[in-house]
Amino acid sequence: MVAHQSIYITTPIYYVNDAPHLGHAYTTVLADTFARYHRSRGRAVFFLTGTDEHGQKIEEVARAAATTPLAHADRVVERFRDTWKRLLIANDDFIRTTEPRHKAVVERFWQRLVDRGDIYLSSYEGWYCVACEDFSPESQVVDGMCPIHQRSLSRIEEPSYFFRMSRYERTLIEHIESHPAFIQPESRRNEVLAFVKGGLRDLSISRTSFSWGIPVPGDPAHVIYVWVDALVNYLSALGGTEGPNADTFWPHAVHLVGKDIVRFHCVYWPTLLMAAGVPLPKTVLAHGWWTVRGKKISKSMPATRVDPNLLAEDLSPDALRYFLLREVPLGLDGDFSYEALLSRTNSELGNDLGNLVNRTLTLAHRFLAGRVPSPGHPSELAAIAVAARDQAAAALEAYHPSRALDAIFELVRAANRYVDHTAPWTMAKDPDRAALLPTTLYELLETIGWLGRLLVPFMPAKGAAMLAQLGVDVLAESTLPAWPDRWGELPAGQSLGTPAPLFPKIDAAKSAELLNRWVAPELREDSSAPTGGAPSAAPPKADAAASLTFDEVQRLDLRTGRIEHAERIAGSTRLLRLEVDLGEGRRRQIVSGIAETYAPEQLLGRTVVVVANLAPANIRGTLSEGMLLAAGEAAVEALATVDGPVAPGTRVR
Ligand code: ME8
Repeated sequence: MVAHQSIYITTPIYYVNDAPHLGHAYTTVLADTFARYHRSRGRAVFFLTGTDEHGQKIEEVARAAATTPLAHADRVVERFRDTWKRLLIANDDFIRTTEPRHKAVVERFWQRLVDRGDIYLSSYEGWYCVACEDFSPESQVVDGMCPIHQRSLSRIEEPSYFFRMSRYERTLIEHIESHPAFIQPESRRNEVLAFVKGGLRDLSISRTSFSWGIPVPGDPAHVIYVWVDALVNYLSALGGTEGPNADTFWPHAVHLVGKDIVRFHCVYWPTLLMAAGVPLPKTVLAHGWWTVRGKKISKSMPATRVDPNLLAEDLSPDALRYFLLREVPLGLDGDFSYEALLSRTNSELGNDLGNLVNRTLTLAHRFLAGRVPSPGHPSELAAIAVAARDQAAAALEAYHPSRALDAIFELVRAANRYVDHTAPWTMAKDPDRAALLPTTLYELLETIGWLGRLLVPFMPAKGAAMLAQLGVDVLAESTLPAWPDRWGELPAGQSLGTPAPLFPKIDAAKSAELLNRWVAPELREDSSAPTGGAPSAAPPKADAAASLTFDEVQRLDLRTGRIEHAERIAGSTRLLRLEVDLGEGRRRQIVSGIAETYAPEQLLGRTVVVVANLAPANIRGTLSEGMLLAAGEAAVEALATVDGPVAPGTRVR
C-alpha cells in the first residue's frame, strides 16, 4: 500500500520534433492506468504530461520546415493532445515548456542555485549530440559520431555556466542506497549507482550558440540547457515549490520514464533538487523499449514507426491499451507485432472476456426478463474475485500492470468455467435445479460488475461499458467507478442494459484488411508476392529449406554457463528455475523445460551452452534471461555441453 494517500504521476514531457509514436503512447498509457487505479481507491491524484519545446533539436527541425520553433511546437503539440484524447488519457494537467508559468519557475530555480553558489561561469569544450540533447563523453565518440543515433556530433567550444554536480556525488549515493524505492526496477538502480560511483563531474548547463530556450537570468547571451529547463516542469506544473498543489503532491512523485532517460532523472534531477534544497521525488520508474524487429521504435527511424492512433481507431483504444499493458512486464523490452496485437484482442478480449459478458447478459435477458435477481449464497466465484482483486491491487501498488491483468483474467477464466459447469440454459428445464438459476446468474452478473471495476484503470471505455450493460449508471457515480469492495452490491431488481459485443471478432479477412492498412508496404514480409496472402510484420518464419548467412549465425551469442543453482518451478512438471554463471559478475536466471529429463541436483556445477542474447521473457511469472541448448525432438534427451574445461561466459561459435 502507498503510505501517503496522495500521488503525483508524471510522464516525460515529449519533444515536439515529431508526432507521437507507440513508445510515447506506452509511457502515457502506463501513467494513466496507475492514475486511474489510485483514483479508484479514493486517493488524491495529480497526473501530468506535456511537451518539451526548447533546444537545438526543435530549433533545427523548425528551420528545416521554414517556420519558427514556436509555430512548429504549436502544430505538433496538438498531435500529442489528440493522441492522448484518442487513447482515453485522463491527465489533470498538460504542461508546455514555452508557457510563462513554466518559465517563471525555471528562472526562480536557477536563481536558487546561484544563491547557493552552485553555478559558475567557465567554458565548455567537447562533443554534443543534438538528437540526444546531451554531451557525449570523449570516450564514447567513435569517428565523430553519436553511438546511439549514428549521426555526426557537433564540436562545441563556448562559454558556459556549470552546475557543481560533483558536490552532490556522496549525498546522491547515500540517497539511492537508503531509498530502495527511489529507482525502480532494481537493475536500473544498480546501473545508476555504478555510474555515480564512477565519479560525477560538473555539468554544463547553458549554451550560447543558439537561442531557442529560456535565457539565463542576468545573462541573456546564454540559454538554459534544455534538460535543466525540461526537468523543472515537474515542479512548475505544481506552481513551483510554493505553489498551490505542491503541499499535497510534492515529493509524492512517481516519474515514469523510458530507460533512455534514466540518467537525466536519476542523476541530474536529484542533484539539481538537492542544490535547490527541494526534497527528492519518491520514485523514478523506468520501463523498457518497444522495438520493431529488434530495432527501437524512434522518431528518427521511420521504418520502426507504429502509429497508436491508427490502431486505436481500427480496434479500440481499450484493446491497444490492454495489449501494451499485458504483453510485456514493465521494465523489459518488447518486440511489437501486429499479429500478436490481433491475437490477444481476439482470444483474451473477444473469446474470454467478451463472451463471458455476452452470454451472461443474454441468459439474464432470456430467463430473468432482463433484471438483476436476488442474491443467494455466494458461490466459489466470490472468493476467486476477492483473491483476484487483492492480487491485482498488490501488483499495481508495485507497478506490475501485466501481473495485475493476469490476476484479473484468472477471474474471467474461472467465471467461464462456472458458466460451463453450471450450464444455466439447462437449469430452467430441470425441476431439481430451476430454483438455483437466479442465484447462479446473480453470481455471474456480480462477477461482471467486479470485472468492470477492476478493468476500468486499464480499459476505461470497455470497463464502463461492462458496468453500463449491468444497468449501473456510471456517469452518476460521484467519481469514476470505484475499485470493488463488497461482494453482492449489485441491487436486485435493477434493469440490465442491452447486450452488445464488447470486442467483435476479427476474422481472417478483416485481419488481412487491417494489416494492409497498418503495415507500410516496404515493411511487409513479401512485398513482391502476388496479392492474396496476408501481409505480416512479424519476424520471418523459419523455413526448413532456407539457409542462414554467416552474419545471421554470428548474431547468436552462444556462451558457456555454469549452473550454480537449480530448483523445480511449483506447479510445473517440465520447468526448472536455474541460476547460471555466464562470467558477468552476476548469475542469470533461466527457466528451462528440462525437468522431465534432469533432476535439479544432477545439474549443479555442470557447464552448458546458453543462448545469451535471447530477449528476456516471462515464463510462468518467472523472468528468464536466456536459453539452454539441448538435443531431442519433442522431449529433451540431453543437454549440449562442451568437450573440456572452459571458463563461464566463453563464446561458443
Ligand atoms: O526524451 N519504447 O523526449 P522524447 C518505449 N523531452 N518508450 C519509448 C520509446 C520506445 N521505443 N521511444 C520513446 C525526451 N519512448 C525528453 C524528456 S522529461 C523531463 C524530458 C518514450 O520525445 C519513453 O518514455 O525523446 C522515453 O523516455 C520518452 O518517450 C522519450 O521521449
